[in-house]
Amino acid sequence: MSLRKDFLWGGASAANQCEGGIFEGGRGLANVDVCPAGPDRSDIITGRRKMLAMDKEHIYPAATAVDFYHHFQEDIRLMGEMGFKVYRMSIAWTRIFPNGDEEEPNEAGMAFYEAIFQECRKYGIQPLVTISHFDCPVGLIEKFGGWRSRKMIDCYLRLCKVLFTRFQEYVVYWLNFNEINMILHAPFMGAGLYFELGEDEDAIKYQAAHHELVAGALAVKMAHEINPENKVGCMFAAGSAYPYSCRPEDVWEALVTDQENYFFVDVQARGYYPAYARKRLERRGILPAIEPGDEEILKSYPVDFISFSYYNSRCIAAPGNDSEEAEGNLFKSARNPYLKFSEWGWPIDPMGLRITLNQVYDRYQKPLFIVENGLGAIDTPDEKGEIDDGYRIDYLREHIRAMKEAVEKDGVDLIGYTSWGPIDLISAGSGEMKKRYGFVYVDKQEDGSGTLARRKKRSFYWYQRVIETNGEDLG
Ligand code: BGP
Repeated sequence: MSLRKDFLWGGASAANQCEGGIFEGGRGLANVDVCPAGPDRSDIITGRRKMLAMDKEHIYPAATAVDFYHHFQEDIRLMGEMGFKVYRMSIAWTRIFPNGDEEEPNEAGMAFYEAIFQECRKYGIQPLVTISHFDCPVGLIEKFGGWRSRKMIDCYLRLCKVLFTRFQEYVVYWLNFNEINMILHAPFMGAGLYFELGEDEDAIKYQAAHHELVAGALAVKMAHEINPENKVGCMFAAGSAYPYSCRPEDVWEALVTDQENYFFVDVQARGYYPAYARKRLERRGILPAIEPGDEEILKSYPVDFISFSYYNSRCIAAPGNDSEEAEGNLFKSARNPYLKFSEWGWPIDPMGLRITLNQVYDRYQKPLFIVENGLGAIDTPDEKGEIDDGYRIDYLREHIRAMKEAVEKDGVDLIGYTSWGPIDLISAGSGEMKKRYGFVYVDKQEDGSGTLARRKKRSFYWYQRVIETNGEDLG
């Protein structure tokens, strides 16, 4: 069996990494806007340093990003030209509810997203909408401390209701939260959490996660009630954890690392807190407050499908090894001596995608969707301005090949594949512009200069052919 005929090929972006225009259309300020580029970013996205407004000393890349806000027609046309069947995008919460708790939505924000959906329709592109891609209104952080408060559930559901009702005729595929497990690694960027001295960070993170899990389940319920055609997925940052060696301690640590990640999906897909999580959280004395009725909600409204980002696998060494460290999508791990690494030090492991697809499918037996994958690299235009990104083609080719093997040889049920950042955008981890993922180059440089002109890279034509042949011709 090859890829299904209606396989959803496309690309994925996040509002805060591409739109810019944060002071336009009545939009309010969000956590993702106040995460600066540069050395302080890490302390801010992890909630160790509080930043709820922009100051003069920092540069805030989300403020202008790649100006998708004014370029969306051109960008979607380019996606159409590549033959995209799906465009994964996210809603900037504060375009719809500038403070997060207004009664009525901001019509200018609604109109902006409707225009995007109409543009997609022109080219036969289906939107796949992430309701919250790391977004949390600063208004709600100031009032409630972000997702640490249960009050967030109602605010989030208010957003869901407006989206599900008003965009019913355009959207059936939804994701409730982007990379929900990132709450553990970048809690401010992921959930608007920051910590006061002496607070138990883990307790707050898991309480906030519980609120998101309940909110996510209620979103599934609401989506189905409003339109039975709706399909809601969860989304997590995947990448299987390999034991550094066959030493049982390494194998155990790797298993625990995977469980830490799967915890969120276990709840969202199976509908209950797994035994290992309950035990560990109880032992640490940080089992979240679970209100009467919550368990029933989690049980009754599991997600319809499971989506994930895959950039790399991880390699886990128990204490007592002499392993070196490697970077990764916000997680560090041990350096796997069998792999090559990207310019940002992330492991490159196409076979790991096949392994991850198999493990996730075995565990949940629900349709899967790869909603992020790609290579962040420095692209240098030649004297004619052309970009030969053969390294990106190599990365994607090998990952798509591994994905096809998981489907064809292992029988994994896969709905689609959206590569990360089809039009260059800013990095979530580092805030850099020079870390590019796109098939289309955006003339914007690290110092903010550039014309914002779009230019096709070699990978543009390569991906176009991949889609045209439903993945048969990988070049
Ligand atoms: C994921 C996010 C994306 C994206 C990607 C690449 O964590 O969902 O928003 O940016 O990783 O990471 P980076 O931008 O740090 O290279």
